[in-house]
Amino acid sequence: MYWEPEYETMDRDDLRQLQLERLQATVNRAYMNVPFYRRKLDEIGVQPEDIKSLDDIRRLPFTTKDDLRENYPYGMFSVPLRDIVRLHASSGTTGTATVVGYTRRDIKIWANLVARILTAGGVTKDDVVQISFGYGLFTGGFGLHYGAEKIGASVIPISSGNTRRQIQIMQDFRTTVLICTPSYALVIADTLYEMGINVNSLYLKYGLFGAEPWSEAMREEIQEKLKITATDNYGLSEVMGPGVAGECLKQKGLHVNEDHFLVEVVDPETLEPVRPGDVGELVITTLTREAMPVLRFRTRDLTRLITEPCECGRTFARISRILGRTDDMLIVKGVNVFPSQIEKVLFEIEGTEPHYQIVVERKGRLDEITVLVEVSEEIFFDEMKRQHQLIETIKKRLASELGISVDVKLVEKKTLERFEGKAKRVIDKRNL
Ligand code: DLL
Repeated sequence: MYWEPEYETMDRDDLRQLQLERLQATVNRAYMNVPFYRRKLDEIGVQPEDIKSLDDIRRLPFTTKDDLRENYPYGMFSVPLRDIVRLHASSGTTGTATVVGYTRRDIKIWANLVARILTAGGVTKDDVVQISFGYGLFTGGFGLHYGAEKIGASVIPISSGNTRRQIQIMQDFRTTVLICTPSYALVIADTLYEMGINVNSLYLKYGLFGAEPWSEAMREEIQEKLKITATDNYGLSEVMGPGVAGECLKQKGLHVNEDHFLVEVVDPETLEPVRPGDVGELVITTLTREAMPVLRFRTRDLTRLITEPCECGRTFARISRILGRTDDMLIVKGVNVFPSQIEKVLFEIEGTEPHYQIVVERKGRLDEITVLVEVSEEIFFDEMKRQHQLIETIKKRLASELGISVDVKLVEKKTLERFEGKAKRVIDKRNL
């Protein structure tokens, strides 16, 4: 049930010692080989040898996505290009892409860390693993592929898209593990029902989903529809890709591969550490990366750190599922609204389909949110009175969850866009 028990169940004092040694080596490497970091550290008068304890990490500067963009394409690399064996780029949904490079050793470590997460999520060498993440510059496909192959599972590199074919392959190849975004898992589940295939005739046991936020309610829906145990896994290209953190089968938070990543949770405004267990922005420092060491990367992802021991025996701390991104947060009428809050409510209400879209507009001086919710055919063609009741129920529940009132529109099944990769839930029509 562990991939590398000597690390995954390591004594925490030994872990801290290992982290410190690796942090010192990382800062040294960044300072010596990346002009960007040398300049930044010189500016604040910090030298690599000033890092004497793990707490000294707070003396280091933060790195942002903008820093990576300004150093496009290779400015953040600490090795010459001839030592780079792979390049990926982040999706660039929030601006120009950023490039990430890997040495041969980085790729080897990456595969190992993904293998840990797959093992934690129930995958063994006996499994048939269907990887329905896009293969390409996105780290999802290749990242999970190498990890699954390392375990010795039979890997189907089907990539994303062509959902009916996904299902055909799933039947014929007797897929036991599905790997993709949670939103695509739902698309696959819906298509399965449309095709009239009995889910019990499939061989699926586990699903490992990540790359986008999802809720506990969505997990339940996926587990129920696909008859699998679904776990959450997290990562980002800037620090590696998938393999940074993943849930074990206890499903109570994502274990961080702390021997390779040092995590902090900070207040996104003051950048000071939050109180233990409070929600804040996740900040990650790589501890073993050769090609591109990154110091205190501001992920923009909101989560909290769980340090209580886990029943699974892993000693690595966990992060809660990602609650949203600081740049995903909508401020409407002065209230902070996260798409995940809206999703949670919708999934709890009987009669709504798990597909929705959030439209934000500015009417006059005021911002308004309209939530478009797909409903089943019965409801869509039902009498006005029942539709009205449903709308009122949704509005009421949303108002109590969000603290502001929002508009709700019911739309016919299959009218909202479907996503094969990361879902785009928010359409912001304000020109802010
Ligand atoms: O999405 C890496 C990945 C691939 C992770 C496959 C897991 C599985 P990027 O494209 O660089 O990398 O996007 C990173 O996606 O900062 C989060 O905002 C979001 N994200 C990733 N995993 C999760 C998750 C990959 N489990 C960005 N829950 C991150 C919520 C996630 N958000």
